[in-house]
Amino acid sequence: MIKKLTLLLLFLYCCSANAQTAKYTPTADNLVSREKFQDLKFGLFIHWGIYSELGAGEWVMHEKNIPYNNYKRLADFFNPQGFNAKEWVAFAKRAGMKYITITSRHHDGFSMFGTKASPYNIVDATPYHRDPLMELAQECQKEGIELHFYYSLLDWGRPDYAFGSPIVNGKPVKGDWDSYIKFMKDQLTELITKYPGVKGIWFDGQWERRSVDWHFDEIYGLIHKLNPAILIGNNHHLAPIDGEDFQMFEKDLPGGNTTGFSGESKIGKLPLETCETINNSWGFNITDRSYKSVKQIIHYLVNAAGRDANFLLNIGPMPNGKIQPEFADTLALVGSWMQKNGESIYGTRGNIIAPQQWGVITAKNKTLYAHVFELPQTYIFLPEVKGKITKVALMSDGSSVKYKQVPEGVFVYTSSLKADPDDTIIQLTTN
Ligand code: FHN
Repeated sequence: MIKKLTLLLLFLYCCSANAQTAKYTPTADNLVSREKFQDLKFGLFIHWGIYSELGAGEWVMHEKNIPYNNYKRLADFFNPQGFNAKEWVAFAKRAGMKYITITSRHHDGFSMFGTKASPYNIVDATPYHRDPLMELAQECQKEGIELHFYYSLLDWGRPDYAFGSPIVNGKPVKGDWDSYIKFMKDQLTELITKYPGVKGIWFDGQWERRSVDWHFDEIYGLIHKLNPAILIGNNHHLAPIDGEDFQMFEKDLPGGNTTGFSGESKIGKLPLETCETINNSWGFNITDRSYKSVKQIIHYLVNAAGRDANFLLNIGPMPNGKIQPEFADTLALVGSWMQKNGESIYGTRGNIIAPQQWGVITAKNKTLYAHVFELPQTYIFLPEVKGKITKVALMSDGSSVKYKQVPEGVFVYTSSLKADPDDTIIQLTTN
């Protein structure tokens, strides 16, 4: 009897040890999703919630010290009658974007979807009573736009999260951590199983509690069990951890660290994405007029592609559900640029040749695209070009460009070229 019991205990121990050390192996479908995601290159990030009503960004509750119970009243008058999923998806498509990542729940804890896990959601707590994320998911599916859900790990209001509470042994002292983890798992299950065509989950807020046990093994495991092809990314500003499928950067190109967020986010081997705001705010901000120009956005997109990253450009729609005209005008022009030059962006890979002083290089099949931001008077040099160059041409009109290939790389002579102020694209074909 004792021997049997010992064997049973040994077996159970081995199982649990295995469970702890089991490494994530992405499925074949997941690997396909990763490739496809990398091909998309340009996405629309949307921060929209009851905070939009105050027109001061998504951190307004925290920044203005609004007590949670007072802040919650915003739900009573959130009624975005102007929201139209068709218009949002058409807006993204016009800009040349191929996917949308939208806030399903931000740090204020308000769920922008119909959830059974909390009454504090757009369907049950607002006079709107509609589920914009369901409408968006259906429209995205119809229009062939991929949909990802942003999901905040941090919650300023739920008692089980206990914001501000000290953490001991991986849990907040005053909260109910197990209940909070269960709540997130319930919501994520809803987001993945109820909403059609969801392709990714974009976590944020881990950085608020570095020492807590987030149960990522369970959470990521659940997501991949429900749909192994779903891509998981986490904006923890660290190197990717086991179970993640893409790596993201905030307000910085991979390798950069102008914001201070990316000091520890060493670039790994996963697909990359970088996000940036169209002005200086994520959520709707009525006083923020620092709009980026068409040229700045094109350069960001091209610079990201050259570093092998997707570009997720954020807008904060207004509380009535409309997108402000300044964003629409700029992005329509970016879209025209993409219509003409998208071949050198969509489906390409970057970092095949490192970024150069004059610009960056993207690559697809046997073609290299040199994106020259400042056209030098004499030549540009592309180092370490693999294969023999058979043709060099200006992408805008197909005219031939003089070049010389040497063992160290290729000289492309630029003196007779007409510079494009946004991006002079030179196409190099290899055999
Ligand atoms: O605090 C958030 C912020 O509101 C916004 O959602 C951005 C998007 O990358 N992420 C967080 C800051 O890291």
